[in-house]
Amino acid sequence: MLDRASICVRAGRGGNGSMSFRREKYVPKGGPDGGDGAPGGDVVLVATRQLHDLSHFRHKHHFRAIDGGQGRGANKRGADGGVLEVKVPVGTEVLGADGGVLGDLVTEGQRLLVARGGEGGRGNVCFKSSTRQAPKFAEKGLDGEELWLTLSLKLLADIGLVGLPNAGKSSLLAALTRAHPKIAAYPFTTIEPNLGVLYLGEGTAVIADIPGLIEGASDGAGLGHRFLAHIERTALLMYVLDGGDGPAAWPGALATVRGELGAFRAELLERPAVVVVNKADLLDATGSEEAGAFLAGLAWPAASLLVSAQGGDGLDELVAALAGVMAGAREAQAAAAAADAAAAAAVVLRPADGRLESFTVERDGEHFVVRGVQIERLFAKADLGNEDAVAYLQQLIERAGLNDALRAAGAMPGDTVVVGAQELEFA
Ligand SMILES: Nc1nc2c(ncn2[C@@H]2O[C@H](COP(=O)(O)OP(=O)(O)OP(=O)(O)O)[C@@H](O)[C@H]2O)c(=O)[nH]1
Ligand SMILES: [Mg+2]
Repeated sequence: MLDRASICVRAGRGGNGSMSFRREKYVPKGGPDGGDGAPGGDVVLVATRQLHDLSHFRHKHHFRAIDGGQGRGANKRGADGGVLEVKVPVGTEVLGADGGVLGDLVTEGQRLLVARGGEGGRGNVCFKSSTRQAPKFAEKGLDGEELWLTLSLKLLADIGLVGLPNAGKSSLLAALTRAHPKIAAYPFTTIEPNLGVLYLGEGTAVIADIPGLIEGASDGAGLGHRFLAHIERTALLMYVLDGGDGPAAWPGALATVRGELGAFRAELLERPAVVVVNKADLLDATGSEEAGAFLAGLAWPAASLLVSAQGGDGLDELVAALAGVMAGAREAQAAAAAADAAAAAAVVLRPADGRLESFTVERDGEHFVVRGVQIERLFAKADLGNEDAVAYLQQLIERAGLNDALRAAGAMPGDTVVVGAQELEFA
């Protein structure tokens, strides 16, 4: 099973605008009729349950959307680039080159826009004005975004078992499912997560057993921290306490485990939860009574029970309790995933500050570097080999105050001005 892959996605380039004039019989000088270039295609990741791992990215790393078509005469717009959909398994986390999370694809059909197609250039018909009847230039299309992504597939379990080492998590997994995890009377028996399928009346739920958590796990102590990510997306957490430790130890054990979960990710503390005191067979009558009182005193879990993984006591009740809370927990998870998806989409799609006047001029040795989303785009679209296009650009930047800003920054005629990938001489 391949659970990590790197891919390079490249959105389509925008088509160039067309520079064209109407040609008709008996019409000696037709007006401009160059159409716009079309935007390049976006690259979108789409989650599907048809894939179970990332192995089809083992040999294919490059994904490229189609470029937008060039504008043509007679006001014809170029053909659209079209969206390139790249299918990834449900449960894929998408990371940027800096390791930051770009999105989490957790539901069937969920989409994440990862590379935006370049804008198309406008055709010369757009630059016609009362003073410019015959514009002999058009805009160039912009490059599409291109970036490397890391895809990381996380285990998707419904129920996560958490507790101190040796509490009996693996024993419970073995008692509730057909899984055969290693069980032993020493801490850190489990060193890799184990999964098992629990039958809950109608449906099923996948249970994940991770290594025990100890104080400092969220900072890397013990083994548990490496696997906290695996329980991050469970719908329900099952806290397991060691009955053999006695009543005095339970509040502290629970506080330690919750402290580590909260330090790893605060939302984990809000997650629907069931608390069990395991090893009921080791408790005498008084101990059982104290366990009952302790569990009844916990207000936050959806259910709390005294069980014995070894003796089987309370396991039927535990399964019934899990069946009762699972549906609600799944709904809460789906709602949270939808909210996350909406937030992620909003971030990706939020347009950058597009005002032309928002730019900065910075002196860098002999160079003056101009930065600003809109102004960089303007330069990228300009065909600097075309006199008319340059004259038009001059007009715009004069109006936006770029020349004043450059002079204020100390630019003299002949100095080099850098805007995006273009270098020009200040005149
Ligand atoms: N008496 C009794 N012993 C149990 C019960 N459940 C588990 N144990 C014992 O407790 C010890 C630890 O059990 P595990 O299931 O390996 O515990 P764990 O929480 O998975 O431990 P780590 O993987 O190290 O974190 C083993 O010796 C089990 O046999 C129980 O219900 N009663
Ligand atoms: Mg274990």
